Amino acid sequence: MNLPTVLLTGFAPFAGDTINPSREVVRALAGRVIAGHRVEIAELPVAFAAARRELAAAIDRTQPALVLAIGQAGGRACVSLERVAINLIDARIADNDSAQPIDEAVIANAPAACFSTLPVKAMRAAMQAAGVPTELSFSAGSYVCNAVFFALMHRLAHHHPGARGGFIHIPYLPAQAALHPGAPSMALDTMTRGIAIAIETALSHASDIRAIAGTLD
Ligand code: PCA
Repeated sequence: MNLPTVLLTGFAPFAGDTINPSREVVRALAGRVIAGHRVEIAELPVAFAAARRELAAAIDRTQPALVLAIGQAGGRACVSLERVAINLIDARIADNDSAQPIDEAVIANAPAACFSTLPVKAMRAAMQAAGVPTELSFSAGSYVCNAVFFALMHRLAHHHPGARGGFIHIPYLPAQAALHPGAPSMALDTMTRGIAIAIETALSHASDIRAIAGTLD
């Protein structure tokens, strides 16, 4: 059956790690049908140039109604729904292709920032109600995840105006936290359930709910 699709992307391991929770979560959801949409997945390299190329190819291949890019944010305790992508790369470490751009634009002559087009507040409410620790975040950092997020939003706006998308950072898995003493972690099953609820909520909300989510700092 020809169902409409959701594209879910995860990343390869990086920074010397052998696992990336985002890759595990997207693999767990591959092929799942959620709210009448089939989940297609792509595994992106942690490399500025290649990740963007492969993201574009995956969007062209799957023609998704919704794109959710997932990445690891080691040190965060909650699933983080990112609100803002910035047009800036400042790589603290080299990527997996040994590139380390500093103070470069993700896309030259594009705006300084753009917003997620996901109903992040509705998603947070549904995920929290299901017992998945979830927060909204105002920064996806300045590394490969933010660059993929910005490139995604730029591409959807210019080539797929009917499609929505955004980025979600997830914590370490417990096995990773065991190697980073003191770092928070979340079970794979909890994160996978959370991302499935995120997809379902995004598909069932054409616009976001009104709720307070701002910060003072
Ligand atoms: N996290 C990194 C890149 C890949 C990933 O999973 C980041 O937050 O930029």
